[in-house]
Amino acid sequence: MISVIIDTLRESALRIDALLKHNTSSYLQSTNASGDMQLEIDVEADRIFQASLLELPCVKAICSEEQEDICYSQSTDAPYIVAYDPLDGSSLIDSNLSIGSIFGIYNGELKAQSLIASGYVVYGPCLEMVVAQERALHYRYIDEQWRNLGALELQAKGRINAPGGTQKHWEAKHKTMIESLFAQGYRLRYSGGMVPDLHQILIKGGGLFSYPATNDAPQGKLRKLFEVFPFAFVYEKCGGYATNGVQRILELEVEHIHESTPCFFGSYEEMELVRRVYE
Ligand code: AFP
Repeated sequence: MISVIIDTLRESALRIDALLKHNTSSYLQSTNASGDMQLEIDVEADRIFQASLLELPCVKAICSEEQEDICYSQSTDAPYIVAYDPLDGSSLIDSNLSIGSIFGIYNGELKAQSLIASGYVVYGPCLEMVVAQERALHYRYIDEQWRNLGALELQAKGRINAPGGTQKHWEAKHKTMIESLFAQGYRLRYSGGMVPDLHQILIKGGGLFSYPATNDAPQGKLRKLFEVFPFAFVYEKCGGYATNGVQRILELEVEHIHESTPCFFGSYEEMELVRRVYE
């Protein structure tokens, strides 16, 4: 059943990729449930995922970053809820940078412990999809074909530093930590799109992606169900780790569907540093 959902997400990604190639999208006079400005293409991508997923007999509901509430299907006894961000990083579209879609497949309930598969799509020079499941991580290239390129694996220590958030709002200890990585020789790689930024760390073997609590956003910016849990699941399957600074991401509770959390993703050594600084 999971493979049917993944195939449906793949078909949706192909349609969204085609839309992006001919994109003339402009901002709507509206914001989504998290207060972000919406583009027409955000809404269109959301419609594509929603319509195709709700047709599946195994999907009970969908939960989208672009919508206020959970949307239920006719299959009330079905097991799965799919939470997704249909077009993450869409504010980068006008700069022609890579963007993505992120999804998590939850069994029964929308909580971290119910996540049974997750992944993301990268809309870049080519189209890629990474899918993590309980026992396997598949890395796939999907422009024309659907090929498994094998598992991704993080080394114990990386070389990339991707620090999110506005620097003037960082806590002093966070600033010191980020500077200490640069002092060790880490290189800055940050586009402002969670998907390409975290994908780059996975492809290049390791590093740190951080989106901390800041003075202006004490709970960070990135949303648990659509962004943070799915990537935490992928990172753990690749031999990495994800934390909010003091607790493993995949053990956090969810109080409401659009809740955000500070988050740090990376390899063993960077996560040890985060633990020492934040605990
Ligand atoms: P948009 O979807 O509004 O472009 O935001 C992208 C995003 O949610 C995530 O993909 C990035 O990691 C993060 O925001 C970047 O935020 P900052 O610009 O505050 O670093």
